[in-house]
Amino acid sequence: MNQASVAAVDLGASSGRVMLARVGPDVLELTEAHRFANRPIRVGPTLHWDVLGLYQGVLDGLRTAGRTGAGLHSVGIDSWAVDYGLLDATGALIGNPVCYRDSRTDGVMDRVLDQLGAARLYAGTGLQNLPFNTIFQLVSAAGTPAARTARRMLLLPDLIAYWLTGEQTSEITNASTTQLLDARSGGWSADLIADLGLDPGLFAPLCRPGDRIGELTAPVCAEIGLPGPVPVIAVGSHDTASAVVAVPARGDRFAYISCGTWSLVGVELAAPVLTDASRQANFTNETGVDGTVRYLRNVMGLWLLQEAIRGWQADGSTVDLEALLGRAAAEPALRSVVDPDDPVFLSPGDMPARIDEWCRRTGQPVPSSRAATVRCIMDSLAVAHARAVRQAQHLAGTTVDVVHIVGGGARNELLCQLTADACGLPVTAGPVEATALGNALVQARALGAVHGELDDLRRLLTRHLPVRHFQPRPETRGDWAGAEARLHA
Ligand code: LFR
Repeated sequence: MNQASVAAVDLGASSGRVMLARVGPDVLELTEAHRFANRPIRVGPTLHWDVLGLYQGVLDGLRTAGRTGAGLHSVGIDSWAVDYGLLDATGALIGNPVCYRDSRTDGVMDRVLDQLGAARLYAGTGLQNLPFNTIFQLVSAAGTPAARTARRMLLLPDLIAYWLTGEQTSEITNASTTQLLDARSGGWSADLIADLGLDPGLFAPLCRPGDRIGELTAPVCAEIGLPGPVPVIAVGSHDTASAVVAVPARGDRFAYISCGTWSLVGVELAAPVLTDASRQANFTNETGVDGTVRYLRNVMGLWLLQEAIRGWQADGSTVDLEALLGRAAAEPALRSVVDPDDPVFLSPGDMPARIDEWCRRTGQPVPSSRAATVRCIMDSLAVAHARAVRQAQHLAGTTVDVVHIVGGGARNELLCQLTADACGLPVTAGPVEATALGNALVQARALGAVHGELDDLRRLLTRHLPVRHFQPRPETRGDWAGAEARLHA
């Protein structure tokens, strides 16, 4: 096959999309077949995902994608990490998956760290401790009727793949975010699973990006009007793994920021860094495509802005983001900065109030307008980006010459420029649709439409996709060094 038409299903925390990609040695085209909203829904005390709604969006998207031109050669699915559905003995879904921002895990991480030992957990899994990691979600749900009935746990892309194909697998890049994979063997950690009293049968056999999961079932084909058979191919089903595939870098002296709801800031390595210093800095070794290690830190990302805007729009008014960012750019720089990684910013709710409180507590001016709040968020993210880029190099013993920003944040000129300033490094911004592109490239390679290593896939990207460059402004250096100190207030 010298050109593949593939559907890249990419589920994000605020929207899902089905992208149709044409990929070959001389072509890389991406068009949106369907986009649909996604937002968590609170029922009683619990914040859920509407997973059936998401599945419906996927089916609608595949129907549209299948109608265009060459038909579909394959389907690949990615989403955010850590969240899962539980299946009973018949394979039926038990309840709605819970959103990782739900408070059911409050306090659980500390309990598990006490029980297992933080050093042992890091040495075993290489994962950063985030309160919502699957391990803590499973422990928080232990003993509930749902958990007692559960025979299988499938992360969301694996769950969608199961509904499409009837096959239960666990794709390894996303499985690595559960904090239950063994960093050395790459398999499920039997020891941790036993020590936590979890049922080993919950965990499906692992598969790798490029593996064929199965084919769309006959009822699915009938539902979406495809003649079939269409294979579903495992991709980097963790969205960040797919996004990193599509970082248009040359060589290995680069850092990346996969910038959307989260900013995932780090470097690509051949082997995990499991030192104590790395553990204390809460850097993670997530499994990447082709056996690479995504050595990175979660920075809270554009969530702070999205959540502030959600609040401002609560009364039905709309917010013009472009205009607001323009006004934020004109605000004085670095007047107030917050540490975006403070857990106080994790849950949904009044973001500007939490930012004001942080500033008040640390003796900084409280932002006096929406533009000032947005400027505070942008400056704070840039400082946190620079901190993570610097730490990643230091902890991994590498040096980078350039920072690539991919994902929705690559559109945000102010954030890209401030990140270049804060890092003191050039920033290359784009592609915006890195996740879908990484998803599509891995499918196309599995189908034999393109060949080679990640470097070769990235060369294809650089030939076909425009990027933008931001140079650091040297006159701002001193200010940034001082601003980072304010994060430790
Ligand atoms: C980004 C992401 C991050 C993960 C967070 C929660 O969309 O997948 O990599 O830490 O969402 O799952």
